[in-house]
Amino acid sequence: MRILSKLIITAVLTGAEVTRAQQPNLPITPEEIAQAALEAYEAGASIVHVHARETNGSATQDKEAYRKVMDAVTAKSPVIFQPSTGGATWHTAEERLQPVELNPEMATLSTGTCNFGRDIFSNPQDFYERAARMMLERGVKPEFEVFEAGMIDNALRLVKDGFVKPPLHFNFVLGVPGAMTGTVRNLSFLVDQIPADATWTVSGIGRYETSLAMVAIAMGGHVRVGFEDNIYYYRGELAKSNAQLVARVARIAKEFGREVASPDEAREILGLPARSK
Ligand code: KMH
Ligand code: ZN
Repeated sequence: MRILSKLIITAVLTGAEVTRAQQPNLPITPEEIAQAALEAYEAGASIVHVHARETNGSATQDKEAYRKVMDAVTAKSPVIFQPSTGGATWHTAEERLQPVELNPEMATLSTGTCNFGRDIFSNPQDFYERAARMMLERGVKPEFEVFEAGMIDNALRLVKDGFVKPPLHFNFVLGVPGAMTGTVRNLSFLVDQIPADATWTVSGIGRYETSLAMVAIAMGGHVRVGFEDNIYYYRGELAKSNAQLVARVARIAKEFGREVASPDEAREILGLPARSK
């Protein structure tokens, strides 16, 4: 039997869409996001995926807003900081690429367009080639955000065309209304489409979060949880914090015989350069 690697847990602390009215414990300011990152790290997260917010709570892709969040997060905990290039559906390509200019260790990259609720999450080829080239030039590792199966083919074409260098890392985002739903069959199908030596994680949206996390733990994948994807602990019961959602995954993983990866172990698993101490 194959020995599975340690488990990388990504905490998605803010997202672009969730509001304080929906989840009163949503972190918004750089200080709140940094504190949420620290608590998530202490609960077992090794990556934090972040969307910056204005002080009034609205999503922003402003470079300086991301700089404040990145500085606050990395000063407080050793996690891998992964900003969004997805932003919100209304952000322009120029806005969305700004956080890459900060040379974070990783950034998200969606390689295709899909429905996103009533909106369109627009990722034409021009956009994702430009984003991938920028990441390659700056040594930023892309995490492919896969909302629909064809996005994998587009990602693999980027690799073939030299825009992205292996080792590859995919995140299967399942359960967004309008895109692929969160069934185990969908996850299993997607995992079969990526190269055997690629790493992958799953983001089950809403009620799919915990069931898909358990399947990914058993399959040797990795797991993403947090308020961007799901604001509840149980059905109808809001989570107290992002860390509470991370802690549940770490606890379940232990029962499956998978210890959680530290940030440095996650860097090794993902093929990221080691951090100088
Ligand atoms: N907010 C969504 C429209 C990403 O961060 O890369 C896109 C998103 C993906 O959240
Ligand atoms: Zn995101």
